[in-house]
Amino acid sequence: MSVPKAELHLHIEGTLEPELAFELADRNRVELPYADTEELRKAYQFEDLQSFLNLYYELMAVLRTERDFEDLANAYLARAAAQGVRHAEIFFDPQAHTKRGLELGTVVEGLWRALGSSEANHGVSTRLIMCFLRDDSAESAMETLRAAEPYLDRITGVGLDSAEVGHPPVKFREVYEAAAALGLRRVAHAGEEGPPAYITEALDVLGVERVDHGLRCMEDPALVERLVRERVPLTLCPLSNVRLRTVDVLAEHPLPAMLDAGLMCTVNSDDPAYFGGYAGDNFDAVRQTLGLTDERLRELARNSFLASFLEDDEELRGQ
Ligand code: ES4
Ligand code: ZN
Repeated sequence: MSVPKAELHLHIEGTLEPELAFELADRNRVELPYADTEELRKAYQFEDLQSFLNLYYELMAVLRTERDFEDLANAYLARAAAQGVRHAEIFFDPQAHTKRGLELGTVVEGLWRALGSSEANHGVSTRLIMCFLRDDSAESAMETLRAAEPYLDRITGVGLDSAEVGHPPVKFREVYEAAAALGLRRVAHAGEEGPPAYITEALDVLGVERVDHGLRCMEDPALVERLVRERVPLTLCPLSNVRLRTVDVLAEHPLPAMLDAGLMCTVNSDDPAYFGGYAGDNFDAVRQTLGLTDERLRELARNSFLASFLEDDEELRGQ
């Protein structure tokens, strides 16, 4: 559906479509362990978050130069614009690239070549959010934050992603304190595969303004009550939840119950190249399968701008 919307949960590396992956592999002379795009697509059968992450990190090998990151971001922005996205807050995973020997500047400058002209070229305003890999150490996250200081004019906030269970938010307390001291906005993945207690910890220990996923809050009525009272936005990703088997089938997704409970939900695409759809596809899927009313869909679109890091005057232009 192409209702104007903001996308608040989108990993730019998760927008790498098989065709672009092979094009970049050729350009950079990187061998991929798949014969062609068809064989690669067959690998998109995931058991859980980790089985997806294995492929997600493997394919990043084709991203080598500023131009690669620019092409990746431009391809995403064009697709997003075609599905009604007017504003995108884009995650990237610096450590996934620096551990392969890339400079942080290659990643940020490359992305910026696309993001800096996105309003003019695609009609999409953007923000960049740097995520720490929670299955890497807190020291590595802190080094990454320090390395990012020269680029802070281009980075709006920090996030926390990758394998959740066993890596509670508290592990990154000091990093988030340092990020806040630098004036960065804070979000974190919590309650995707991890327990409701991780959501509480992300709010209380990391001081996050939004919770990415937050799906498992539904197991804790007191937490739901708090999230409603404090109007904490949740960036849900319905197609992702199905592909990673967090919910069995889309028809059983808790989104309608979450809206009925008064939670401030948004609908997003997460890793659209892997999970079968961009933001508009996620809207279409929940409309068709969950039978949301037009009023609910308008609420989701409105929430996406309200929960964004746009200033009030910018937000109005988006609607
Ligand atoms: C991710 Cl779906 C998801 N969850 C956690 N971390 C991620 N990184 C990229 N996609
Ligand atoms: Zn995510």
